[in-house]
Amino acid sequence: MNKIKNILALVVLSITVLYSCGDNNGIQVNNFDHEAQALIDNDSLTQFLKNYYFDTSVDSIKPITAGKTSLADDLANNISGNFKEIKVKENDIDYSMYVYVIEEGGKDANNNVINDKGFPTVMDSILSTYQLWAISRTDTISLVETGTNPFWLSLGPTPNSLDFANSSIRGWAYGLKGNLNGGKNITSNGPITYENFGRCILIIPSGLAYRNGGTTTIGANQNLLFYINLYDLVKDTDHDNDGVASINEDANGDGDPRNDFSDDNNPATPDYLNPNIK
Ligand SMILES: [Ca+2]
Ligand SMILES: [Ca+2]
Ligand SMILES: [Ca+2]
Repeated sequence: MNKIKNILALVVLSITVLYSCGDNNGIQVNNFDHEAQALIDNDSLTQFLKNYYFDTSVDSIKPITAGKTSLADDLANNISGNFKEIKVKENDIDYSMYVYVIEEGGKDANNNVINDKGFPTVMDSILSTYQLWAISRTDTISLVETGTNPFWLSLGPTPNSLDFANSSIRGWAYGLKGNLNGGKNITSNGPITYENFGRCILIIPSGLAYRNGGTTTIGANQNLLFYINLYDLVKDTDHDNDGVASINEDANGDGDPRNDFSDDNNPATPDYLNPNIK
């Protein structure tokens, strides 16, 4: 009975965070200085990278100890070749986030391609699981949630309705783009199972996560760390089903379909959510 209760609790927790993910910005406080917060977060994460290293024996981040290469050193000297800084501009603010690619995925042990969909774009839908940690201090991380069941999520923002999968925080879109491939579906009669899928760690400043709003489980201005398994994706995801991939509904050609509104009769709907604009 206790076991059943625990499973139920896990399911409820998963659903909570799933819907939290759909709430792209949380509740915003008016006049919040996002630019100042970005500088604070950048300082915190720069220090955090000095205080942790990647332990290859357990594929996990650990507090730094003597003789280990900190994430900061790894980044500065490209030691592992797996740890990268990603610089993005969001709402006219410059952000740095970080990805540690544990497995790129998409190939078997003999280097044969077993998932030919390629890397996701910032607009594609993905099948994944994740474990979420809050970077509570520059030397402390705390577990928020371990997801168990793979779920579909749109990296491109969508209206938060039952007609769409929930959309991700921006850090996921920028972090998974060009870094991970899906794996091979080997499910047979049991739970959804993949092999040779992509795995990474994302370190994300609050401005590319839940910002100053937070969620029911994540505090305001919280920097986050995710372990992500990328099982599969929908190549050329087409949110409005008009035959043009969302990533290509980019009228001004800046690589960001969120800022293209070509329909004078429907000026608040981006083209990738408007089937009348192709
Ligand atoms: Ca479309
Ligand atoms: Ca655009
Ligand atoms: Ca369209």
